[in-house]
Amino acid sequence: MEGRRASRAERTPLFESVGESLKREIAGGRFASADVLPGERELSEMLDVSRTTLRRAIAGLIDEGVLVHRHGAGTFVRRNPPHVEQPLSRLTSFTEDMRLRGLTASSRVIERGSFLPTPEESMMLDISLSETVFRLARLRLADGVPMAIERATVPLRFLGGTEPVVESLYAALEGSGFRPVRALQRLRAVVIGAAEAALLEIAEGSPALHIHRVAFLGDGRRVEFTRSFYRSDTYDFVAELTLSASARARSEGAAR
Ligand code: 16G
Repeated sequence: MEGRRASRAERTPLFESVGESLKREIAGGRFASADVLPGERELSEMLDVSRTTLRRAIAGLIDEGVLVHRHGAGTFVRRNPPHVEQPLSRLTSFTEDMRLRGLTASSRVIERGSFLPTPEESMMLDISLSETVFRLARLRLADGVPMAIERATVPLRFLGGTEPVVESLYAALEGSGFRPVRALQRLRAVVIGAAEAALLEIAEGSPALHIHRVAFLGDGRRVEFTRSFYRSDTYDFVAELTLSASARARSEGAAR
């Protein structure tokens, strides 16, 4: 039976029509309650196909972004991400940004701990190579949907010298009296690599935004250096542009 089905799948792309039926089931809300797909055995019986065909169909839907595989947890129906408009002129934290939009922020920690800085970190934070920094790499989620990967580095002294247990990095910095008041940010369009794509649950090669942020205290000291990858399908970064004072005076003069 398995062999006969596999050879039929070679002649005609059976796995594609299985993929289409799965998509119809998903669109009809069949797996909506848990979002997680049933096991291979149950699904192959339900669709009356071999497990080999089912696996190819599922792999195709993962490539298309309809399904997402989470290691050790199973295969899930990909939920539509919330769409966020982010002004480029306000220095807010991810937690605050999401709360303002009625979304719940959460994080999955990728790496955290105290280290000696890399040459890049020491240069960007303007500190010596022997000063301890706290490094926190997180997957940031809004209502459970991955939005961004952020790798933040902060000199440990600005966190009171001890590694904080943080939900919000800016809240921790505020607590120790070192919340940044100004930041410089550079945005660049990139094509996302395999490791980041898997975390963000988007297809490898999708466009994303790579953001470098250096944040400063009121006295000019550098408190944070963060490199992030933001999904470009969920974020619109919006900037307000104003005319310089001299150009405004010229144009007002010409109008008189
Ligand atoms: C924002 C910042 C990031 C900062 C984080 C703190 C950008 C591109 N990045 O996501 O630099 O570390 O907020 O958020 O805006 P938290 O206080 O929720 O940890």
